[in-house]
Amino acid sequence: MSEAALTLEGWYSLHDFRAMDWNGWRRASEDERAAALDELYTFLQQWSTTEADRQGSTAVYSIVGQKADFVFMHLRETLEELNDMENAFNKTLFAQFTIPVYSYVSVVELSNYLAGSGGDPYENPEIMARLKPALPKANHICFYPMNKKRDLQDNWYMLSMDERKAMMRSHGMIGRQYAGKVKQIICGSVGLDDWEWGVTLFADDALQFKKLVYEMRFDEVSARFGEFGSFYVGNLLDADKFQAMLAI
Ligand code: 76R
Repeated sequence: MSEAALTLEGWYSLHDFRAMDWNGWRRASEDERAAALDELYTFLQQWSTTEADRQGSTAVYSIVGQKADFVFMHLRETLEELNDMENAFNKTLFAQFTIPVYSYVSVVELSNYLAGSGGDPYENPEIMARLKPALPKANHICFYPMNKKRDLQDNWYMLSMDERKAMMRSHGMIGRQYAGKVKQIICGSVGLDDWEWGVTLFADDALQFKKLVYEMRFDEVSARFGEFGSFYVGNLLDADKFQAMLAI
């Protein structure tokens, strides 16, 4: 058996993709819409308080295209908290005007392929900041789930640790060229959801997603082993932008 990579885990993650029931929203009375928006703002406010208290983090983005209208990406300490949050949101009047279209459950993950040795990583503030991050408020988000192949010829899980380390080094070198332009949050989801990882990227310039993902396609670990699900891309929402998006 090949040696499994050791992973460090941080906050649990829920990507909650919703479409708007635009017909229902348009038909609702102004009072109903105002009450629904009030509830939405209350939740946005609560989530930013949780973030300020460093008990979690939430990113809110619109989604371009027909796969969804917006996404809440929540990071919290436990799956129970994520569950409570989605249930509380689902009980709101605002949620009655939304249609759940996709969700992804995972946990923020760092692997030991390129890790330096020494010390308890959970005591290292730099590592903890990556495992329990405040999600960036960049202009754009890009999310997609992915696997590493398990075919006879190309089986990531049957490669030696050294072979995988060498490929991950090359992967990391490409990624590093995008430092300051794209922020990646890798969430592991083996045993939690349908794919092995959820990749979330943040950037002020959305073209950098295309350039980074394209460049990685030529790198062996993605070229030979990467299998990808649907891509979701969107724009940062705050309370004002949400209001503008929902204005009738
Ligand atoms: O943790 C680190 O930052 C060190 C190096 C590193 C690891 C271990 C790293 C760097 N990644 C790691 C692990 Mn990554 N990453 C992806 C994708 O579209 C594709 O082809 C793949 C999707 C992107 C765009 C990306 C970006 N990475 C992983 C893993 C877990 C692998 C495993 O355990 O087998 C996956 C699935 C994955 C996928 N990666 C970087 C980036 C970027 C931008 C970096 C540089 C980060 C930085 O140096 O700040």
